Amino acid sequence: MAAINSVADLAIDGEIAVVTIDSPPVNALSQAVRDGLKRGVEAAEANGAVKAVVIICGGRTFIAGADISEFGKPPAAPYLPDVLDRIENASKPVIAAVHGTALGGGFEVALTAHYRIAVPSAKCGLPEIKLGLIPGAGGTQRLPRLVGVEKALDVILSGTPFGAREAKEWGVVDELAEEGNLRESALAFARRLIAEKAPLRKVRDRSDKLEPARGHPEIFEAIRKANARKFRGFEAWEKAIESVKNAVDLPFDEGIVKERQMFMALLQTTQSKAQRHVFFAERQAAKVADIGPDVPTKPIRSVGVIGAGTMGGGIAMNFLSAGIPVTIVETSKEALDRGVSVMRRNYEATAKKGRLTMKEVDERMGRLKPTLDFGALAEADLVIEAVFENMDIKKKVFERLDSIAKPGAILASNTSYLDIDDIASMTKRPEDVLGMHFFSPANVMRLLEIVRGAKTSKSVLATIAALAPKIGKVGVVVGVCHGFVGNRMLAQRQREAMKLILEGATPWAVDRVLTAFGMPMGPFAMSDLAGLDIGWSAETSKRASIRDILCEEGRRGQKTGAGFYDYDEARTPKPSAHVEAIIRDFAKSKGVAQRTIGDAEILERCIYPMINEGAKILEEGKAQRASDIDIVWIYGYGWPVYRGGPMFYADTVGLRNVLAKLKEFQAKFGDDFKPAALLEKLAAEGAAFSKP
Ligand code: 3H9
Repeated sequence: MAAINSVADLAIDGEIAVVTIDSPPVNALSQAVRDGLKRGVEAAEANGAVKAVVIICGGRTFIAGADISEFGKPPAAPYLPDVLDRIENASKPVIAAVHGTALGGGFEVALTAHYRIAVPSAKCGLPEIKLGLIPGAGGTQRLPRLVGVEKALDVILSGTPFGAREAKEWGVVDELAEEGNLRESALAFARRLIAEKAPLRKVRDRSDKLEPARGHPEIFEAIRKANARKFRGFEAWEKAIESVKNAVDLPFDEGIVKERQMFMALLQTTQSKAQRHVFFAERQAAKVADIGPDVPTKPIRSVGVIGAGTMGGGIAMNFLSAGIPVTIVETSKEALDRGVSVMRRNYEATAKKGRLTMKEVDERMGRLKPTLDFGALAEADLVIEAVFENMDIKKKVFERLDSIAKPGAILASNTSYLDIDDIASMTKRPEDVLGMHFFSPANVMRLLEIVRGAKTSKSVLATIAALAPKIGKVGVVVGVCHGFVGNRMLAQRQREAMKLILEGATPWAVDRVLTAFGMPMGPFAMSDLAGLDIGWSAETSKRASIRDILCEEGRRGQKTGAGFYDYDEARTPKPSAHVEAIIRDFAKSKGVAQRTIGDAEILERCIYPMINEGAKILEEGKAQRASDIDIVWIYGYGWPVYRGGPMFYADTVGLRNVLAKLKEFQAKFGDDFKPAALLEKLAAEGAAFSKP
């Protein structure tokens, strides 16, 4: 075996040259990997004894794509298209041997090989769309030639990988290798190809699978229509469709040039930069500065959940789905039965959509132990409290839990706002206590705020950070403060939204502006969904706010058929003239003169105070990094991923612009807009929240 460069080597095994790429962690197509591939194939070509070439990877995966961290830097030769040309135009058959994940540019490398073999556990895919891109190295031209336009677009527009067995069925992979024995299987396959004098099969030369789409532009129209909602706001998907259409309409050489041009143009868009930022931010968020890999984690084999309400049930489902048994306790049989049946109904609804079998539903529910006996929590490795959001109640629960839970068990509260340190002080083991703030619906929303208390031990924190991805969550470590990161920032937006409607904007205008920005819902539709009566009491209500008036009139949100909006049976919201009148009268009674408010002011007044609060959160060390705040908003509140999160968005607007607007608002509307010191500092330095 001879080294080609630092990440590639070449071995000659009889008549077969094996080019091995080994560039941890994921063999991304860095300059060195591209160089290794090109020189490896060239060396194999130059060797007269060699009759076939195998490209294989060391480590956990085949090439997982272009090196995303290299995007935005000046490109260095050899360029990927040249490397791919070299492989495709080799005079000897090249076989790609795939394990792990052949993604993006990695899959595109495999598609230029003349043959492909994969272990059954391998996956292939073109996830570029998730980075605001389209495949840029032939994916949109070669995949349709192998599987047809519709399947190819399905893969490209979803970005979801498909398994090797499917790949074999579709003709993407020629052979399935023996699991764990890829190299030997690939060598045997190569020997067979040599013996059979197999042709140099180039995907680019095929067109049979394109035929059904020729002269049928309506196929593309139908796909546009079917995806319109899902891709609202995203720029890349239209380009993906256009590029696949080019595969049908243009000769290969023209199609591939156009694909590359579109890819390069998308690379420069703010959307793609935002989505790449999110890719790395998500992976960063799990890392805690003072917790290294040496900090031991505890095994979590069983979980207890206190409270079978909407939150408790949703939380329990995460663990049941991940194969971890859950004991759920309630104080009354009715509440317990209701909670359990809601969980079953939720699973059954997923099964109806074809995403679970009924057997799996039964298996998951079989892991649940519903009980009225608090003592049943004694054996749990982790207990999560999800009772009513009231400090006295939570304190009592923790005091009792302290006397029951086994030593070393982790005790978590799902509080959305309350002080974890105060809660922990009710136990004799505050080091085992932390917050696990799930977002509603807890079985769906991906965010988990992991609240680190003053005394939470490193091991407890490391355990929950490692547990988060196992239950399908993206964990973000946050500090103790009112509302933590997400709800603390949300409060800023809600306050401004209420002020805006008092000053003359309608709730529908505010919602429209925020959904046009890309949020899944505006603040008023969201309030209606949550219920306007959360934290409201009929006994003490004194028509002191718009919410009081709405609740007193029985307009308590979607569940009562009316809130800010009117709702029909299908819960479709309709603007209400009556609510507009209520707001108008209320403003008059408060002496607030109403005026016409433009969309730009609505957006800036809702979003900039959130950014400002984010800066304060950073200043106070309640979040470790600006990108963590972005992750909270993307996974907890549906912030549009193509805007990268509030802090990234601030960078794209320019911190000086954000600061100037905040100062203007401060002069007009008061100290709710007083800029954070960190924002002032970064703006003065011409710096940004996200470090490149
Ligand atoms: C593309 O290919 C464009 C082409 O069409 C055209 C080109 C001209 N680059 O996720 P993990 C890092 S676009 C750089 O935790 P897993 C990652 O940041 C690309 N770094 O592991 C992390 O670093 P750290 C298309 C990358 O086992 C470490 O590797 N490809 C890349 O859960 C481990 O990652 C994709 O979009 C990369 N491409 O999952 C694939 N990938 O340890 C993106 C990973 O410092 N990658 N890193 O935090 C993935 O989907 C997953 O990483 C993968 C492994 C499934 C491969």
